[in-house]
Amino acid sequence: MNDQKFYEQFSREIFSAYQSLYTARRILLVSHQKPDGDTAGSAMAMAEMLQSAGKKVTLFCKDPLAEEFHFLPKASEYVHSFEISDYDMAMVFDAGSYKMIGIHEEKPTFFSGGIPLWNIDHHVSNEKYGTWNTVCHDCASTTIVVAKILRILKWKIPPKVATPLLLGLYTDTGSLMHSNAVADPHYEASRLLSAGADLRSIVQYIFRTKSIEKLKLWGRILSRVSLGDDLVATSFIRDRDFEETGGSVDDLTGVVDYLNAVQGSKLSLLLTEKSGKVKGSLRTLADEIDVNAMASTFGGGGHTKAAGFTVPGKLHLETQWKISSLKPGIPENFETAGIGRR
Ligand SMILES: [Mn+2]
Repeated sequence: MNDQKFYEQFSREIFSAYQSLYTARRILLVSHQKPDGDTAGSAMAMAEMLQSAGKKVTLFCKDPLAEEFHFLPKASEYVHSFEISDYDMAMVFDAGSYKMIGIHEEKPTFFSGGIPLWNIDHHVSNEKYGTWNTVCHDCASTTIVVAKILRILKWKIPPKVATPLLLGLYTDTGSLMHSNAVADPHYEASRLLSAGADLRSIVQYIFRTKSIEKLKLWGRILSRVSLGDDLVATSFIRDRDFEETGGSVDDLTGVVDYLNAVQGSKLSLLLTEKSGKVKGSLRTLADEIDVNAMASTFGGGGHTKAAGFTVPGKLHLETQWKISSLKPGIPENFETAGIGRR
């Protein structure tokens, strides 16, 4: 979304939220569970910004931040628990559902007026659970929403703020290669680079560094890719793959883009079985396909080109291989236990 439209749609709300931000002394900055570069980048950028303005800030995420984000100084400041009464205001970044924060059972009042809450996001499925909801569906990352907010507030972006903002922009657009990387994200990236963002470190630590466990896990996923008659490129990973490779669920980020690369595929689906649940990650590059709608039929959501869902259960392998040649002792259409489709 260009700046003009963004201003028209969100400036009133931003100025209203800013009244509260201006008077607040202690501010909680919240990233969603299983933090990615966008939720962490937005929160860390805002932490730098508000600290420079003399505010006391705390970065919260239920889960630890992945090692790859630790090139940013704020990454080591995250805490994993907090008391609502210690804060005057909270800001939540990139969490489409309040449940993604992982505290709704333990701290229900956080979402019902406990403290003023500024929900800043770009998911189509956002539940608008905040006191203010700056939810820009047409923004490719939450860090872009934050950059636009900072410009509306006329706050100059220093390099230490530009870098985490560019991080979220890069991770949410697949290094400006996904279909959401239209003109505006390039424009935002250009502005952040002009403001001194450290793209070299982002490329080095986020895109060019992978643990051996991650590569082994990706290897299993890639070796199981199959393309169905429905033109869906599918692969899967199960509990025991995590055990055997030493990889974690966090290591899966990014692999689904490789599934999308299967020639002739219309969309890709990665099924992850972990601890009695099956998670589906859907991606597409096709204009006419809305994977958010598909994910929502399973109670999930996300974006039109990238979405996911989680259902309780286990994965079962259905046999696709058949031996149809007749040899003595083997009946016709005898099914063997194979892996995947041809
Ligand atoms: Mn995001």
